[in-house]
Amino acid sequence: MRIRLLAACLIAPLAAAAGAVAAQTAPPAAPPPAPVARTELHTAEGTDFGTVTAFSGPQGMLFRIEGRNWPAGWHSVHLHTVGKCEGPGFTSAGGHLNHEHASPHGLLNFSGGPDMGDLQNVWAAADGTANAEVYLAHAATEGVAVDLLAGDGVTFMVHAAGDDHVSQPIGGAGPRIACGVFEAPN
Ligand SMILES: [Cu+2]
Repeated sequence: MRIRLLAACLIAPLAAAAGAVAAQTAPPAAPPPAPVARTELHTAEGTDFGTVTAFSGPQGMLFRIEGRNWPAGWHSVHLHTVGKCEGPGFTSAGGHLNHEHASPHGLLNFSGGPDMGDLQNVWAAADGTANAEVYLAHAATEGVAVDLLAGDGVTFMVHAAGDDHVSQPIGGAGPRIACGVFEAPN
């Protein structure tokens, strides 16, 4: 017992000192977030559906959605692999980003998902506004780094319905209702 008490007496001040040092060593100031890409969303008929701004982080990529004129309710949003938005069905945008490598679709798919096009659902209010930030994990990781502006580009797609995050091929997301090709931010 005496040894334990002695040990406690020695360790406690050491721990306190270590805490004080840690408190004094603040991490270096991070640069403010700067967008890496931006897109304007439109329906096949040309209706303005708002904007999406992309930010790159140390582990992944964040998309800030500022939507307008969306039908009320849940909507799937995805990254599609070809930077081309041709109506009426926007099939020109191809399938999901990295789908051929990561395979099954679905953030909640325990059988091999998700692919790199899978994102969180967005809720649109009755007035048509849809404001959200959705996050693509691992988008900055070596081997799967996502460049929204490289090659034939990448599209941000809005679907008619929410994504169940499991079923194939696109989680019951329904038709593609608005599309935007990412461009360099102004
Ligand atoms: Cu999609």
